[in-house]
Amino acid sequence: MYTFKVSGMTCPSCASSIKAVLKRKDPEIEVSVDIQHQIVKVKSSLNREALADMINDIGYPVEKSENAS
Ligand SMILES: [Cu+2]
Repeated sequence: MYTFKVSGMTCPSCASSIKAVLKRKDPEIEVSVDIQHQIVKVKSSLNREALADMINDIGYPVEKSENAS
């Protein structure tokens, strides 16, 4: 489980965009988004760097990421 602190998420469609792009690379992924706190939690077999890159690439800068159990 990884936790990403992301900026720029303002509405449910931001959350959907992030979920969609991550799901494309890992169909089994579990993603939960907390827009109010700008937090994305991910459970995936992909590594943290790869996930952060994907979120960055669609325009939501990842400010911080960490492994959370
Ligand atoms: Cu939005």
